[in-house]
Amino acid sequence: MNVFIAGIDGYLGWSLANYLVSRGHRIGGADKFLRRAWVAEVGGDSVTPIRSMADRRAAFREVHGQDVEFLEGDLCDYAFVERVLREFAPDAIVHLGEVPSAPYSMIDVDHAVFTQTNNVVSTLNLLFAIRAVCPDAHLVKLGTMGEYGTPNIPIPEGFFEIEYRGRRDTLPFPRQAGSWYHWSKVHDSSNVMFACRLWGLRATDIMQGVVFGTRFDDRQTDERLVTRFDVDQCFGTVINRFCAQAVVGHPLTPFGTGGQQRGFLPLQDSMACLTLVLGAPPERGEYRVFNQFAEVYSVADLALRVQRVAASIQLDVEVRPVANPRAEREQHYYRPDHQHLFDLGYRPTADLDHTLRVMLQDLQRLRPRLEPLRHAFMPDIRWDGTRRRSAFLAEPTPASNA
Ligand code: USQ
Repeated sequence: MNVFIAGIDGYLGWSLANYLVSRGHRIGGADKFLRRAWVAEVGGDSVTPIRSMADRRAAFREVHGQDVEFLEGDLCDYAFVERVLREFAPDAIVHLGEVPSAPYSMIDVDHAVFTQTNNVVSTLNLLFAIRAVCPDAHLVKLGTMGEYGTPNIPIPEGFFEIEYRGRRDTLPFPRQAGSWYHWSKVHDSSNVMFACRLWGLRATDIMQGVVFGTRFDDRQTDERLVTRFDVDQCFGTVINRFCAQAVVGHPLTPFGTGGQQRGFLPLQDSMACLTLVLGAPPERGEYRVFNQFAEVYSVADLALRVQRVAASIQLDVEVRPVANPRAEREQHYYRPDHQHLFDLGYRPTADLDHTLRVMLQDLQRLRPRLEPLRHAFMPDIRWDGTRRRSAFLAEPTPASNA
């Protein structure tokens, strides 16, 4: 299958390119290297020493015996998007080219506007370009479990049946996102759903939980093909941050009481799920929603789990809660469905303790790169909207030569 990955340089994008090519697919992609610039802007860096795209492509060719077709450019530029789809002729497009960070979107008005503009416009451009160039292609759009928020009832996969004033219908499940970023994904979902209805496109909207892990594949061997790994307050997700903190002897930082529950999945499972989704496209005109996660955990439980696994490899770890910078429920009901992927054959690949141990050991080897990033562990971006406007990365420096 010809798979085009929008945002191929990121944590998930680069992982997916490698995962799919070793399973027989032809891979193309586009990126503007914004993730590299955003992480640098907030004082972070990838703990794994990721290579420039030129070096990545050379290693990719050597290891996989196949090129990754790549164009540098902006998904918010419609002409660029139409051109790359025309040249690559995809059977499927996986859209991973969005700002992925809730805290980044909460910095100030500029970051909120940028996050929503970038995400909504890139998706609209892809929808119009797919319609114009490859209307039969399957759009796999990365949304987030955070679109639903934490309602006091079970969460279905996208839609639910409702009876109201004596009438019944199947309707989109209410979205109650918790950051400007998460709302950008809600807006995307509405637009993708509308395009399927309007133009007969086919799309799978993936409500993905929090991804963690250093490895995208058991077969991953070549250091030059490693994907990025962030630990700063914006781009480091909670388990990745806890493992990094454990390795350098920084107290783990559950926010508030730590009772927040989320769905989580290892990076490798995210790759396996996306592969299953690509292999079973929906009908023309169908918009379907998959909740993508392996298991639900609370933040406090995760901190204890990391502490316990760390102890098993002689790392002495303290858990020290910090005041919650976010506006989120810390004690709540959380029961999301995730049956669709299991119906397609998804089985979680490894138990959590095993993945945590592998992560901790990988990070121990990277300790010299991790030490200088300790300053990025404590959060100072609050959800109260009072922060002064900070210097904004209006013209990010492309990191193609990084
Ligand atoms: N948290 C802590 N301590 C930390 C960092 C986070 O307690 O040091 C807490 C947060 O308050 C939150 C939970 O851990 O309750 C998850 O935070 P996160 O930063 O790991 O994840 P989140 O901001 O929700 O965003 C991440 C990805 C995003 C994706 C989302 C899936 O960055 O791209 O959409 O996970 S979900 O959370 O299901 O919406």
